[in-house]
Parts: sequence; C-alpha cells; structure tokens
Amino acid sequence: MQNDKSTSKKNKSSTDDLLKGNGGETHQQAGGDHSQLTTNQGLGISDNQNSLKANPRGPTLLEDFILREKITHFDHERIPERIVHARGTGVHGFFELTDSLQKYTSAKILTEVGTKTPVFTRISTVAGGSGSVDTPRDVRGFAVKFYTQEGNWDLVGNNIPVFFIQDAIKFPDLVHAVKMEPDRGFPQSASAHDTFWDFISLTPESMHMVMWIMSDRTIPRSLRMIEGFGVHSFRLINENGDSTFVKFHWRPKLGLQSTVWDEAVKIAGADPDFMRREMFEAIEAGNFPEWEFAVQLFTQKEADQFPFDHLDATKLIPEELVPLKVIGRMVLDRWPNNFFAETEQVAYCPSHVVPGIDFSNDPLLQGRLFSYLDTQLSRLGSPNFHQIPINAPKCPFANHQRDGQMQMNQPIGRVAYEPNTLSKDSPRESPSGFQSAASNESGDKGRIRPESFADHYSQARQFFISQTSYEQAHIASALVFELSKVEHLHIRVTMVTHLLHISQDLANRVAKGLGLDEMPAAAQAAAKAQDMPPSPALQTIGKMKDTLMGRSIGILVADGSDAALLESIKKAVLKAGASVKVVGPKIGGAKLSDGSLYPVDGQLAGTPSVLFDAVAIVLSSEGARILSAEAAVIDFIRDAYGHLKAIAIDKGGQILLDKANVTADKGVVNASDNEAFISAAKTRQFDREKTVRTLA
Ligand code: HDE
Repeated sequence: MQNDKSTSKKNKSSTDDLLKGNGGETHQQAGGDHSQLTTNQGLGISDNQNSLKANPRGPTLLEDFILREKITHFDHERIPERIVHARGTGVHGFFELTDSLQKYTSAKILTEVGTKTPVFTRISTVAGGSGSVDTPRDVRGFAVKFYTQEGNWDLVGNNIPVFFIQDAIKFPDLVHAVKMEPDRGFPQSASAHDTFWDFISLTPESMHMVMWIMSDRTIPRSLRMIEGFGVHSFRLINENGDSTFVKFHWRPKLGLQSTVWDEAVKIAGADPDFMRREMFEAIEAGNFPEWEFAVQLFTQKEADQFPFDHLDATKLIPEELVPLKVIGRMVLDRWPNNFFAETEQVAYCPSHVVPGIDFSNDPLLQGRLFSYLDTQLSRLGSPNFHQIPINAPKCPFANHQRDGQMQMNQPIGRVAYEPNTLSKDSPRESPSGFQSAASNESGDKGRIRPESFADHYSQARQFFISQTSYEQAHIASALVFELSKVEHLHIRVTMVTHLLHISQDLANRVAKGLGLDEMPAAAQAAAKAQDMPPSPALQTIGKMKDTLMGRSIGILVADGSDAALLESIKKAVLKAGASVKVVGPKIGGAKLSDGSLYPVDGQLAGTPSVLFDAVAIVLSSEGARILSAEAAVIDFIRDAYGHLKAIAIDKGGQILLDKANVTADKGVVNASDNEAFISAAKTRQFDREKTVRTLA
C-alpha cells in the first residue's frame, strides 16, 4: 500500500517555518500546539494523505468525518464576489493631515494636523469578475477606509470625477448592460459590446462619462499612477453646525500615466495580474505609493452661481472655478497578510462617515447609502460583518445590537436597550455623536429629474476640447474600436448623433472610422450645450511627471552582451528611481563579454517589452544574429516602438532594429548615452504614433 506519511513528516518543519514567516500563527485555531494538525474541533490528525477506506482498494467510508469536515469547508471557501468592482488590490497604509480644516469641520481626521490614521485602500476594476485581467479599458474604483478615532470613514470613489448616471435607480440597468451579456456569458470585463452601447446610446446623461472612459484614463499604466475622486459633493459641518460643500480628490505623487490601447491588450496576455503584481513589487521594494489629498470647498451661495448643478454626479467642478486645496497625504506601505481576510472581506460603505462629515442630496449618493450596507449582508452573510478584523473600527464601539449569525462577542449583563436605569455603564447617546446638517427641504414629492440636471453635453464638450491632440485622437479611436464591436448598426449611428453635440470634429472622425454612409442628424437635446473654457487639469498627458520614479526598464541581453554597458545602463536607471529587469533567452542567465554568467530576471518568451516603460537592447553582433530568428525578439522591439517607448540600442540592437524594420527616431538612442536614454524614457514618443498606426 502506498503511504506517503513519511513525506508529510519530512515537510512539516519547512511548512511551519513558512507559516511563521507569514504571520500564519494568527490564523491557527486558538491556543494549542501549532505543530499539530487538527480538525476544527481540535482533534489531532494522524493521516492527512489518505481517506478512510473499507479496504486498501475499497470504497471510501461515510464514517470519515475528517474527510467530510475538510471537504465541506473547502466547498464553502468562496463568498459571492462583488457585483461590481470584483477584481481589486488592497493595501494598508496611513493618512496624515498637513492642513487643518477646523474652520469647516469638527471631524478630527480633518483637523488634527500630523496625526497618522491607519487606512486600507482597495483599487479595483468595475466590470470584470474577481479573476479577470488587470488591464481592461475600465473605470478604476478607489476606496479608502480610514480607521479614525471617531469611527471608520469610508471614501468610496473612482479614478474619474464623474459618473454615468444621475439617479441610483438606473444603476442595476447600467451594470447589467456593461457586464457579460446574460444569454452568452461574454464578454468578460469589456464595454465593447452591444448591450453596453445600446444602454449608453439611450442615456444622454452618460456622455460626459463616455468621454472619460474613452480617454487614456481607463487604461492606466499602474495603480500607483491614477487619481481618485469622491465624485459626489459631501458636506463638512463645523462646531457651530455651519455646513460647507466639499469634493474630495487624491493625486498620485508619481503623476498620471497611461498605456496605449494595443499595449494594454497585450499586457493582458503577458501578465493578467500586471497591476496587482506591480503594486506588490513596489511595496516589497519599499517604493511606497503616495497620494496628495485635496478638497474643493464651496458654499451653497457659490454653488447657486455654477453653470451646472453640483448635485448631479455627471458634472465636475472645474479646478479653474474652485481650486484644489491640498490638506494631507496617504502612503500605502503594507501588503495584506491574507488576501481573502482583508482584500476580499473588506466592506466599504459610503454611509460610513464621522461626525463633521455629512452627505449632499446627490440622488446617486443617496441610493449608494442604501446599497453598500445591503450588499455586505449577502456578501459577508451576517449583520456582524463589522466584527471581521479588516472592517472593525480601531476605536471603541458599543451599542445594544445583539446576536445574529457569526456573532463573535459575548456581551454581559441583563440590559440590551437604551435608555435604561439598570446599567450605569451601558452606552448612551451623546451630543458629540454624528449630527446631520440642518437643511430645509420643501417642494413637491415625485419621481422628478430636476431641470438643472438637463444639460448632458457641455462638460463632455469641455473635456474633449481640453485634451491634447494625441488624446483627442485616442478618444476618437477608442470610440471607433468599441463601436466597431457593436453588431447593431442603429446603436453605432445613435452614438454618433450624441457626439455631434460634443464636437463636430469628433463626430466626423468616428463616423468616418465606422464607415458610416452619411452623417445622421444630431440627437434631440434636453438642454442646449454651453461652451465652457478648456481645463488642462482634465488631461492625462498634461499630468505626466518628468520622472523615471516608479517606472520599469527592461534590458535585453544574450550570450556575449557587453558586461560594462549592461552595468552602466542598470546603474543609471536605478539612480533615476526606476526598477530594472534583465531579460534573456534562458532564465539560467547569459554569459557576458567578460565571461561572467548573468542570471536574468525574465525569460524572453514570458517577458515581452509590454511589461516595461522603456527598453535597452545590449547584444553582441553574434548574439543579435542568433536572436534575429526569434519572433519574440522582433515583437519585443516592434512593440516597444509601437507603444511609443524609448529604445536604447548598441551595435547588436541596431541589427535587430533593421530586422524588425523599425526606423530610428528621437526616441531611439545610443545605448552608451545614458542621459539621452533616461530623458527619452521619462515620456512616451507621442509624435511617433502617426507613423505606426492610423488613428481616427
Ligand atoms: Fe458602487 N457599488 N455603486 N460606485 N462602488 C459597490 O458595493 C453602487 C458608484 C464603488 O473596493 C458595491 O461592496 C450603486 C459610484 C467602488 O470594495 C455595490 C451605485 C462610485 C466600489 C455598489 C454605485 C462607486 C463599489 C458592490 C449607484 C464612485 C468597490 C460591492 C447609485 C464614487 C469598493 C460592494 C471595494 C462597490 C453599488 C455607483 C464606487 C453593489 C447602487 C458613483 C470603488 O453596493
């Protein structure tokens, strides 16, 4: 009889070491000897390799309660994934206030300068399932849980400052339209299909958001290079009960950066976990991502003068109208110990606020105040989800709520109500607790969309005219790409009828790209679009930083590569703040010109240039000749070029460039000129684009 118990014993100590290293102690059952494997009842297990059988080759016995316990638990390991934002990456960190908002709010998190408040931040895509890829064209969720001294505050935002719809009642339709089509179960994590564009074409209020999602914002380079927005107007309330409106913003220290579409598509194949891995590696290396926290503050009187309604989540407040005031920073510096316990179980709710912060009447926000608490009940299965460590406040909390599934506490005493005379120590309401802003609500009850929400095109137009010509071309091309995936002609045409209100030029380019026979008439508009001045703050390219910090450089080598040149490029790039990966044909390494064996970080076939911001090719002529037969090498160069990246080449590199039929431009530099390489690598060669693809 085969019995591998001995193997299990042999492996035991190394498994134990691993558990210890990972903080595994904390997830062992309470107490006891950790080296002893037990059932959930604490019963020692003597054989974890073989189930109980009637005879060595006979049937398994129902009696095997150890097998049944283990398999039953395994069968129930998953909880329902989030209906939206299922795919996410969470990281611990802290928030530090640098400027007090005492005048506007009593919330300590916004008044106590220098206090470091722990946070857990989860960045997500919206449409795909939890196992979907990291780089679809999609909005990114940006949810921050602040564990403040006055309770948890959840700021559950996105990387885009506006939203698709104005009223929460439309959300299930929007989500059903963008998710996989229900009869066929695809496409996964993609808006480029009929049901999404059908819904959008019938929802003119989404046109501003459409401009944002078709822009490069939705194909970010890194989770560390995106902005975050609270989207809705909230209220701040001070000690006197005065209320001021506020919009919240996160701005990444590394600046904004996006990929180009073809690159995003190829990254999905090369590394479906690209963004999560990149964040993990940055945190492991001590390159902690950081964001500035900023607010836009405005009064009701100021809001009355805005040429739009700030309660409408399809509108933003241009920075030129209300400037951003930076008041703090967030640093993410600790990867979770356990993905399920933290990233999967974290439960954000926009209704989690602290005294001094309150809601506006934005009808989308109002609907969210219901939805998130409700969704936690089905995801986490119990009203006690706040007891899960990642969700529990780090300040004391006490009330008379009792019992329920998975109750972990055992409150003592006979009193579970308030007010009472029988328990002096039991929790009571207090004036320092949360208070809603006093507001005077009057008017007719009804299912009414206010007149002030009727303008659907002005800010879409403002967004488009604020972009650089490169970004305008990307928006037009993204629309052509997405609508070309739509099977129904009438949906394509209806979309163009909306674009006509945004920009005649954009409508022309998209109609031409789609091969429409004739230009349709503009859609009927509920309100005439106004011309707003361009706002450069709405660009992505304009917010790229002139830095190599946080970027990643790939260096291609093979046997015979110049050791000194490789070393010099590596040194210069690391000094500039980027990370370096050396790629070669064999993972074991390459024998360099000085005879040394250089163990590479990635094997060529699995490490294409799409994973880097710029590449250097360091090859001997002979090395280049051998590699030139490899399609992966030609792709490495052609993709780097096509994705507008800087390429440094030596003599061997030039041979491959010729082989790949790539014509050098100013982004192609001599590998011995580190300064030129670093300067070119800090940006993308946008001027090159017209030579490599036809944009709309
Ligand atoms: Fe969400 N949203 N949402 N949403 N949302 C959820 O809550 C919902 C909206 C956002 O990392 C769900 O726990 C409604 C706007 C983020 O765990 C759900 C409406 C914004 C996350 C839900 C909106 C967001 C969610 C699904 C329209 C930007 C992920 C799982 C009224 C300001 C948080 C969950 C995380 C998640 C409902 C619109 C951001 C179903 C009804 C606008 C970042 O409750």
